[in-house]
Amino acid sequence: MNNETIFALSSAHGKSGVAVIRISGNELTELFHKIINKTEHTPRHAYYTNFQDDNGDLIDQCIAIFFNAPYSFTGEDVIEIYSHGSPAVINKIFDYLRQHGCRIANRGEFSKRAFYNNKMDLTDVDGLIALLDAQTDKQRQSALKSLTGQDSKIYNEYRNQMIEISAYSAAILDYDEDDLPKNITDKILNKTKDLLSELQSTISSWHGSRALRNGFNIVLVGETNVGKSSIFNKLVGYNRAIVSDIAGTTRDVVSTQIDIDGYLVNISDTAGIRETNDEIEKIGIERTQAETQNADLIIHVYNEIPDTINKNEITVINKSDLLKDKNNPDVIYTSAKTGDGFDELLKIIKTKMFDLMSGTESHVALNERTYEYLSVAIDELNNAINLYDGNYDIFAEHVRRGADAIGKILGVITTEEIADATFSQLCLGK
Ligand SMILES: Nc1nc2c(ncn2[C@@H]2O[C@H](COP(=O)(O)OP(=O)(O)O)[C@@H](O)[C@H]2O)c(=O)[nH]1
Ligand SMILES: [Mg+2]
Repeated sequence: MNNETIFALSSAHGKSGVAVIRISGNELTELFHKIINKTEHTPRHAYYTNFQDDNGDLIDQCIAIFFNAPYSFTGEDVIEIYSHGSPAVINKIFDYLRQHGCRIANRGEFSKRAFYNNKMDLTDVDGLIALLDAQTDKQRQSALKSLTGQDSKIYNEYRNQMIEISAYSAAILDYDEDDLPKNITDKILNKTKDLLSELQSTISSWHGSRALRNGFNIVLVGETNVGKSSIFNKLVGYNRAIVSDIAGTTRDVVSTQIDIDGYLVNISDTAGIRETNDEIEKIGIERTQAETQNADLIIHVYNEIPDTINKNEITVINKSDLLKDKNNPDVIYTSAKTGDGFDELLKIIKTKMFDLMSGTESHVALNERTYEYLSVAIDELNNAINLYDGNYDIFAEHVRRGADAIGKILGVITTEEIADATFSQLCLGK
C-alpha cells in the first residue's frame, strides 16, 4: 500500500445540495488547518469555514471534519469536506487538493486502506459493496448483516474450529495414546463431521443468496397469443410490453425489475414458442430458451389445460373469462382482461420466492468469491473424513487447508488479486 494522500467525491456526481469530499492520508493536520483557517482543532468536530485558496480567494463556504487516525473509516487521518454540490465548486476543491499534494483515489481505494489497516475484513467489504448496490429492503438488511461483521463472526468461528481440530489431530501424533484423553479420535472425527454439516447447510443457501442479491428471476413462457404480455403488464403494473392479437408480436425478451415484499424480482416476457420462418422471431425464441435456463420460476401460460402439467412450473390458464369449466386444482386460472386470478397468482409467486429465500436470513450472504472458498473448505473437510485411515498427519493437513480457505473468505489469508477483485467492484469515493 502506498502512503499518498488520496481524495474523492463520496457523494453522487452531478448537481446536489451538498457534496461530500473525502480525503485520506497519513498526516493531514496541516492540510486541515489550512482548510478551516485555524491553528488547532478538535477531532470529529464540525467546523464551519470560509474555505480559501492560497491567494485568499474564497472557494466555498463549507463544513469540514477531521477524523484522526486510527478512528476513521480508513484507519488513517481522514478529512471530510461538505461543500455545495455543484461541479464548479467540486472542481475548484479538487484543484486545491491537487496543489496540496493529494491525488484522486482509485476505485475502492478508501476501503482498501480500511482493509489493510484492519478496519474491515473482506466479508465486511462484501457487505459494503452489497449495501451500495441495494435496491430493496431485503437486500439492505442482508448487506448490513455482512457490513456489521455478523458474517465475519460466523466465518471466524468456522476457521477457529478447524484450526483447533487440526491442532488436536497434530497433537495426537506427538503423544502416547495413554497420555491422551479417552476417545479423543472419535471426538475429533465427530467434531469435524458436525462442522462439515454446518458448512453444508450454509452453502445450501447459495441459490437463494444469489436470487436475493441479483433478483429472483421469473420468466413467462407459452405459445403465442395466450396472453403472456398481458399478464406481464399486469404483474409489472403498467403497459411495458406490447399486447396485440397478432401472433409473434413479442419477438425479443422484455425484462423489468419489480419489488415484491422487499425482494428484487426480475420478470421477463418472452416470444411465444412456435414454428416460424421469421428470422427475428427465431432469434427471439432462442433467447426465450436461454432466459428459461436462468429462471428461478417459470410461469407457463396456456389457454386450455395442457396434456402434461410440469410441477416445476406454475401453470396458468389465461383468458378464463372465456372459459366455463375452471376446476383443475393443479393450475391457476387468470384473466388479464378482468383481473381475475391475479391475487392467487401473486400468492403462489411469493410462496415459491419465500421458499427459495428462506435460508438467506439465517445464513451468511454468499457471493461468487465466498461460495468458491466455502466449497473448497467443504471439499477439504470431506477429504479429511473420507480419507481418514488412522493417519492423523493427512487428516490434519486437509482440515488446515479448509481453515485456509475460510481465511481467504475473511481476507486473513489473502493474495493481492483476491483483494483487488473485491475492491474494484466499489465506486470511486468508497
Ligand atoms: N378475452 C381475453 N383476452 C385476452 C386475455 N389476455 C390477453 N388477451 C388478448 O389476447 C391477445 C394476445 O395477448 P398477448 O398478451 O399479446 O399474448 P402473448 O402473445 O402471449 O404475449 C390480445 O389481443 C389480448 O388482448 C384475457 O385474459 N382474456
Ligand atoms: Mg407477447
